[in-house]
Amino acid sequence: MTAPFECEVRFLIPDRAAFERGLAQRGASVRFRYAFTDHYYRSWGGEWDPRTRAVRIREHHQPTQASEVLVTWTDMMHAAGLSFKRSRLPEGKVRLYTGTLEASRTVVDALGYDPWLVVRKTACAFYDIPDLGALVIEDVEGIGSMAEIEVAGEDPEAAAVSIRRKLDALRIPLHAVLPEPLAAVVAARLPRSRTVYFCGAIRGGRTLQPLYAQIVTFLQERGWEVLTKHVAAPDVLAQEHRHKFSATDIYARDMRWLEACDLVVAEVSVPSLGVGFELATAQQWGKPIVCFCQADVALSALVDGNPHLRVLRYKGPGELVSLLEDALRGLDFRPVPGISPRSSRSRGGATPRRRTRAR
Ligand code: 6K6
Repeated sequence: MTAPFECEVRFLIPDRAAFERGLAQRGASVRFRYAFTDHYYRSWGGEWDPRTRAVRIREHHQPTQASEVLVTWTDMMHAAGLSFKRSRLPEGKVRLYTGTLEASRTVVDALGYDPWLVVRKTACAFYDIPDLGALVIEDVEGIGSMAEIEVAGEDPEAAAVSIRRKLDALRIPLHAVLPEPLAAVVAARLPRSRTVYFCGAIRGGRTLQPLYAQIVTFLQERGWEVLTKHVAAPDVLAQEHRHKFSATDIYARDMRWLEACDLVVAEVSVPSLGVGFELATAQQWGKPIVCFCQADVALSALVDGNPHLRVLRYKGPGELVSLLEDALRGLDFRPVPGISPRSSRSRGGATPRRRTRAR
C-alpha cells in the first residue's frame, strides 16, 4: 500500500493468533494475502546510508507476478511524541522496472549496486479495520510476526497523530514501536561476518587473474566476506569500462572498505600502483596484512623489506592455498594498535607507529 509521502511504523506481534482474534472482534476483514522476498542492494560508489535509501528487487511469491525493482528514500521523523519514517518520494515506493528476477538483477547491476541483504515475508495479510483503516501483518523470516501501519504524510504532525490514534486503539504501547525501516532492523540482527580486503593487480596486469579467483573462492568458502571480489573477476576491465565509475567514487569506496575490513590479503607478484597504495594505507591503519608473492619474482624492496608486512613466497597455487590456510588459522584478531583512518586523515597522513603484527 502506498500513501502520498507515506509515514509508517512497525511493531512486533508476540502472539499473532491472539492479535488476529482481536482484529476479528473489531470486525476487521482480510482484503488480500501475499508473500514476497525483498533483495536489498547497496550503492556502489557515493556516500549513502542504505538504511534510508533502499534499492531492492521484490520477488513476488503470492500472488505470482513479475519481479519489481523498487526505490525508496525515507527520513526518520519525530512528531507528536512518536518516531516514525516518512517517504521523501511522494509516490512512496517508486517502481523502476518490472520483469523477471534475472532481468531485475541485470537492471540493478547496470546501475552499479551490490547485493546487501535478503528479507523474506510470508503469510502476509492486508486487513481493513472498521473506523481504523488498513493494517498489514507479515511473518518476517528471522524476526517474527510484525504489523505495519501506514498513513498519508503530507503533514507529518497529522500523520503522527493518526498513527498514534491507531496504536492506541490497538493497545500497542509506544515503546513497542520500531520506527526504522525493516532492512535496518534485519541488518542489525545479522551476525557480522569477518571481512577481507583482497588486493590484486587490475591496471597493473591481469595475468594472475585465475589465481586471484582461487584465493577469493578459498576465502569465501572459509566464511570470509570478500569486499573486493571484483578484483578476481575475469571481466573486471570490461566491467570497469561498462560501469563508467569515476575514479573518485572508486577511491572513496575502496578506502571505506579498507577502513572497515578485518584483514588484508594481497597477491603482489604483478607490480601494481593500486596494490602498493592499498598496502601502504592498510599498514598506516594498523590492519593485519598477508602478502603472497611467487618465489622467483623480484619484489619491490619496499614490500619485500617491510617489517610491517608479512610476505609469504610460494611456488604454485597449491602452496599458496596451504600458506593462506595456515595464515588464517594463525590470526588472533586481537585489536591491532595502529593509526586510525580518521586521525591519520585529519593529520594529513602519519608515519606508522609500530609493527602491525608479528610474523
Ligand atoms: C572494477 C570493476 C568494476 O569497476 C571497476 C573499477 N575499478 C576498480 N574498482 C575497484 N578497485 C579498484 C579498481 N581499480 C583498481 N582498484 C584497486 O586497486 C583494487 O582493490 C586492486 O587491489 C588495486 C589494483 O590497482 P591497479 O593499479 O593494478 O589497477
